[in-house]
Amino acid sequence: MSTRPLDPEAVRSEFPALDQAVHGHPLVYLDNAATSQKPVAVLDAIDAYYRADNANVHRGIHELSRRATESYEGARRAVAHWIGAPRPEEIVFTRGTTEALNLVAYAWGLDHVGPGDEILLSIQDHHSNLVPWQLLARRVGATLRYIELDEQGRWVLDDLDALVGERTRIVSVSHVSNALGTVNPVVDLVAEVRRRSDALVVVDGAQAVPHLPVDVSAIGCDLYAFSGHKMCGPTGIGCLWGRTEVLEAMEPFQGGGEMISIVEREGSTWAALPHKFEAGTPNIAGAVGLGAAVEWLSGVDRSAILEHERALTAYTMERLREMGGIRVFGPERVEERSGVVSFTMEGTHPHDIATILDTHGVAVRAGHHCAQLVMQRYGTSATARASFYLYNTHDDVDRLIHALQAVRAIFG
Ligand code: 7TS
Repeated sequence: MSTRPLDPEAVRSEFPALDQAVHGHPLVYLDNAATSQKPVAVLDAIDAYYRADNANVHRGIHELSRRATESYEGARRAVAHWIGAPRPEEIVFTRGTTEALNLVAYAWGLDHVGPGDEILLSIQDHHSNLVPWQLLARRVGATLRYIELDEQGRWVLDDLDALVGERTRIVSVSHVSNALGTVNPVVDLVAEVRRRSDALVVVDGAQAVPHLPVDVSAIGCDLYAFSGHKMCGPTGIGCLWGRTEVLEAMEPFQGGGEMISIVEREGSTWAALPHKFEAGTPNIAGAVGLGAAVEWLSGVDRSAILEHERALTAYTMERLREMGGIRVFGPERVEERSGVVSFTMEGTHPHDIATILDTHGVAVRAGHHCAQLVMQRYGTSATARASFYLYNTHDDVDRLIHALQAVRAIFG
């Protein structure tokens, strides 16, 4: 498929939800790290699936079931290609990143992690990449270790020998931080971990796959998780990619229909990958929507998305600096960031910032962003966060700044 250069204004017109007024102002949607808006191509694909092809997959020997199965498996092939997975069977559809990470914690962790073993995480991680491992550690008596962050929200890796060793069974870290926007050196970390241990390396790519070119083979990790709804797809669908040997060696996560080969009174055998991990009727319409999102995104120059978001980030950081009295979190160099700008304003609570911005039609998120360890590290309970996607423009940033000036006028 040929790609077109990124033209945010043109792209914007394909997203119906962006074309509306909120509290009397044209909507400026800057909450893309939470979830992205959806293009017409995705909405139409879901609609067309339900109108014409709706059937259960892999079971019926009739035309609609054949079509539904082809669409569902076609989406798997599209996703595999999109992230550089060698084989479509290595893509397991899940509800999202959270379920993908829980799948690994239960299906791999319970069998391979024991008392005194160690799990290495980072204090930068989203709760979805902390709590499943905490539950596992508590269950099996393992110890949690953490990569710390420097002043600019970057991993501190100077003493990796102290963090990774023979006892390390799992390393699970995020590719891009949702609260700070830091793009982490995952390729380097994977190589360093491999030098010191045979730990399973898991990467949370929820904030990476939508925004930057991701090639799971080049990263060298064992498993990689992400969500469809942050990359123009619907909610309730996401993926776990895993190397064949790793997925083969894992027990199922959930039992039920679709995931078995033969069921007998005393036990069962499992279906081949990826079906072993997809118990029950899957989210077929979700997969169809995600496939359409991948196809739509494939039509846009992928590295241009990140470049565009970095340009908006640099512009936002500059305008915030001009305003004064604002603390921006994360790396100073825009080359180390994605399109996320987390900030606090002297004398104003982030929730008040977001509430007043909303009255100006500007949607941002305020809170701990499910990253309380990040907030603790920087001595704050919350930040306001503007997060960009390919349809945002410099004009959106100007509107954000204008609305922030109104916040300043109220709070002084
Ligand atoms: N990991 C990271 C890095 C995330 O940013 C998120 C969601 C998740 C995991 C969980 O993804 P889910 O689709 O399973 O919920 N992050 C955010 C956010 O920053 N604001 O709302 C959700």
